Amino acid sequence: MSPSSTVSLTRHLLEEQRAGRINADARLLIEVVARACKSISIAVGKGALGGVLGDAGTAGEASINIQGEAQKKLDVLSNEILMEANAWGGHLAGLASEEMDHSQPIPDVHPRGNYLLLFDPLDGSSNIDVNISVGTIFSVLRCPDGVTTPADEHYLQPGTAQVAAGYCTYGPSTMLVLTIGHGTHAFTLDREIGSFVLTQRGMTIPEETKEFAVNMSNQRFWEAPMQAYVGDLLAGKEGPRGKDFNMRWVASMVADVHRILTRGGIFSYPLDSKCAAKGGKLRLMYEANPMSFLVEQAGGAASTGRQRMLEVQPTGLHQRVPVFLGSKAEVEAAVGYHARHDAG
Ligand code: P6P
Repeated sequence: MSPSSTVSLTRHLLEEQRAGRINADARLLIEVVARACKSISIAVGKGALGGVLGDAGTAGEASINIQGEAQKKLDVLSNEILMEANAWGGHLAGLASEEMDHSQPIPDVHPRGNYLLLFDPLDGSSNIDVNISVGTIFSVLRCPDGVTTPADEHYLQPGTAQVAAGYCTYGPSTMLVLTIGHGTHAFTLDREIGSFVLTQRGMTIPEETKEFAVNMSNQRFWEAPMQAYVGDLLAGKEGPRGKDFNMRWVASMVADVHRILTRGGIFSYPLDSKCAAKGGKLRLMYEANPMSFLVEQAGGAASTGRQRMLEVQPTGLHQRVPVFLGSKAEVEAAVGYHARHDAG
C-alpha cells in the first residue's frame, strides 16, 4: 500500500471532525485508547517472553475480580495501561472497567472532560496462555450535564447513547475496529511505523448466513426457544431451515465478533440455567453494548433474544445480558423462536 493512499487513524478521525461527526475531545479520547491498545498489543505479543502470562495474585492465592473470575497478569496490566493513558488528557470525566468494582472519576489533579469511558481491558484473557486471539473492548458515553464527579449511576445509559465504540483484536495482526455512529471501519496496526492504518472502510455484515457461534456444551442448560432454534440449525437442509450450517466458537468474543463483522454469522451467548440468576454471562455495558453498536453500524442486528440490545435500560454497571448478534436475518430468526415461545 503506497504511503499516499494510506489513511491513518489520526487522518480518518481528523476528517470525521472536519465533517462535524466528532469533536476534538472525542477524537483525542479515541486516539488515546488506540495508543493504549498498541501498548497492550506489545505486551500480549511477547507471550511467555514477557513474563506476564498466567494468573495474577501471589503464589497460591489467585486475584479474583468483581466478576468472580481469576485475573490474569495481562488483565491487570491492560487495565493499568488504559487507566494511566486516559488520566491526564482532560477528555474524560470518569472511567469504568470490567476489572474494577466501581467506576472512578478522573483524579482531580487532572482536568476533567465530558466523556465517560467503559472498557473490558482484555476480553477472553483465559485464551492468552494458549495463544488464542484476545482483545480490548471499549464504549464511550457522554457525562450527564452538570455532573462533575460521575458515579456508577451516571454510566447507566442505554446503548443508543453511545458516542463511540470499538475493539482492538490482538491476533495474527492487531486490528482496531471502530464506530462513531457513521459506519464501522477497521484499522490494521502497521508495526513498522507504529500507526493504525485504515484497511476496511464501511464493514458490512451479510444479511444471511450459514455460520453460528455458540458454546454447545451449555445446550442442556438452555431455555426451550434456544434449544428449538439450535436444534433446527443442526437439522440442516433436511430440517425447517432448509440449509446446512457450520459452527465456530473461539470463546473470545472479540475474535468471534470480528469474524462475523468480516464474513457474517450469528454469535449467541443465551440465557442458561447456570447464568440465568445473573441475567446472562456477558456484560451489557462494556461487552454487549459496544459490540452491538459496531454490528448495527455494519448492517447487522443485536438482541437479548427479546429486546433490541441498544435499547436495554441498564440497572447495574456490571449487569449481564443474553446476547444474539450478527447477520440481521439470522438474529431475527432467533428472536422469532423466542417470540413464538413466549406467546405460548
Ligand atoms: P465460555 C471470555 O471469557 C468471554 O467473556 C467472552 O469473550 C466469550 O465469548 C465467552 O466469555 C466465552 O464463554 O463459557 O464459552 O468460556
